[in-house]
Amino acid sequence: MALDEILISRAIIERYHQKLTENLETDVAIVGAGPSGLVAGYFLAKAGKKVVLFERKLSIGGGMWGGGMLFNEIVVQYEALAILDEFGIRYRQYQDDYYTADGVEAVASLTAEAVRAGLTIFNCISVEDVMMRPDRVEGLVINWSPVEMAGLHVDPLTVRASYVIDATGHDTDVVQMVDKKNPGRLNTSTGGIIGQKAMWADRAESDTTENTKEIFPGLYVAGMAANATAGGPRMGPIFGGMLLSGRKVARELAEKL
Ligand code: 48F
Repeated sequence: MALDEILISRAIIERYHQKLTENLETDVAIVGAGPSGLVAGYFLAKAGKKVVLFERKLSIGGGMWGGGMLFNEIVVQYEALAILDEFGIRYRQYQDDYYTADGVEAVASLTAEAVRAGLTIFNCISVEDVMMRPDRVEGLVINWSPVEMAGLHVDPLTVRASYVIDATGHDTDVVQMVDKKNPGRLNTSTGGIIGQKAMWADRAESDTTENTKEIFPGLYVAGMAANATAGGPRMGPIFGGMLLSGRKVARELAEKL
């Protein structure tokens, strides 16, 4: 059979169109495909929820590929090993409670398992705003990342979600959008974004899980974004907190939905 270029194009356009249309209304919309977003997506999908994830970059995985300073090994502490097991990610004990895993294997496994569990991922799409009705986040405003990068004047599209999760890492992008339009109304000690503190790995790891919560009606925050919002410290290339945060937000939402 001779391969036809137009049929190849038609297959891609029709299948993508179908995938996007099917995800315009969803239970949970996650922003950011770092470790916390991927883990949240996996557990929500596994719980039978409809869940979609938008990632600004072409590549999935956020800050996990690069390990520490591009040494692509990550450290995971004992408490989070069950999550590595859940995804089939191999690890080795380094010393006491410190374990290491290959950053590439970790991202690839989180992604593959999450997608197989039912998470739909759209890469190269940036979330540029939220939908509000009027006091609750009810969805996302999305656009192609290249449109954003080129500064083109192109209107976005929208996705309706029962809940949104900000898993955008240090940027804490979605919380910033909500904060700007609703000053003083975030679920933090000041009502606003407190900002990330200097590095303190031990404290940061426990804070990450604690700061994972509903930060505004309809909007949850997870992973590094949770610490950046609530004033927790940064932790560097130890990833247990990110994994535990993703599982926590998924469990809370799965119960609510
Ligand atoms: O930063 P990131 O990996 O988030 P995380 O899950 O994990 C943090 C760790 O990687 C690391 C750390 C040690 O544990 O401190 O930093 O909290 O991934 C965040 C993802 O969100 C995407 C961004 O490209 C990245 O892949 N992102 C950010 N803003 C947007 C976005 C946006 N507006 N729309 C779509 N994606």
